[in-house]
Amino acid sequence: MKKIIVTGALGQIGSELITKLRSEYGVDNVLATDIRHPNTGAAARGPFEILDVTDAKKMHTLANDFGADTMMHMAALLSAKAEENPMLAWNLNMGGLMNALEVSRELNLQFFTPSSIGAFGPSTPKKGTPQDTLQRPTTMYGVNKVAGELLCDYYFNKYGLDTRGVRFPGLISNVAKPGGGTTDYAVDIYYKALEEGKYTSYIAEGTYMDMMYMPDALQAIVDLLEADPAKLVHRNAFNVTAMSFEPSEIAASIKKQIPDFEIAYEVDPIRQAIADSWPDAIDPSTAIKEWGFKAAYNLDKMTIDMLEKLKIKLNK
Ligand code: VAH
Repeated sequence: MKKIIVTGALGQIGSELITKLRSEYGVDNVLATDIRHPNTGAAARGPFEILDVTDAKKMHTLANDFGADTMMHMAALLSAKAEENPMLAWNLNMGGLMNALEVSRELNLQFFTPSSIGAFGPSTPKKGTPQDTLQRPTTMYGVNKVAGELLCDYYFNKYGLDTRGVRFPGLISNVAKPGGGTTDYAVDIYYKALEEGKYTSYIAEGTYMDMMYMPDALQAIVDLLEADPAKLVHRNAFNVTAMSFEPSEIAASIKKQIPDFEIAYEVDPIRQAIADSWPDAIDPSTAIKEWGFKAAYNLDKMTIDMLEKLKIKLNK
């Protein structure tokens, strides 16, 4: 049975990934770590340790003492926050990743870390973005993600480390409220729809971005972890996506459930510029072919589930 150490366990993906991994592999086989203590939530209901991913020595000690055989490196500063503080982003995103790769090499751990559609830039083909294509991102987050993809391939090719990754689209979840992403409008809109009946989008109408509901993202991580390595031609990192939409389309989906819901627009130039530099719709066919990627939720199915779960969470 796998013994997994997870960094960034209190983050948008990490906070739900812990629950998924503990249900797949057993609570005691998943060590959650993050820079701050979990007051409540999944991370608190199993093994937890404080870890700043820039502390390589502590990362090695925790992974070794836990008897880990797998490293899920999730700690990162997301795109909008990274643009506010590029040096912090570089030190955390690249320093943390290098430490996680080195610890995984020293202890021979299977290694996973997510890349992002943010690894693409304005010169990348915007529709049907291929698995192998031009990657000239114009954000610090994107530079971190491309460098991270290349580092993970380097550790596979030079040291034989079993590194695997996916390029996630915007992820939508009803557990951890995300912070610092460009795609987070697609999460906030559901909360505001229930709390206020209206939402003012910081992303302009007509701005398409790839998106995925968190349950599909978590299943993709487990499916890739368990995939037969002999079938993997690619490793870092596979394009995965479930849908591509723009703000007026998610608003229309919500209006089917809340007819009086209204959307307005107050564009944030920084996050709009980031969104404009990303593809409209990427091609996930390589992930489908090499390890059977599939997504269960489309926009309307996600909307129904998000509103259902948030009504309970917000006591609406
Ligand atoms: C962000 N949610 O907006 C992240 C993600 C594709 C976007 O990487 O930064």
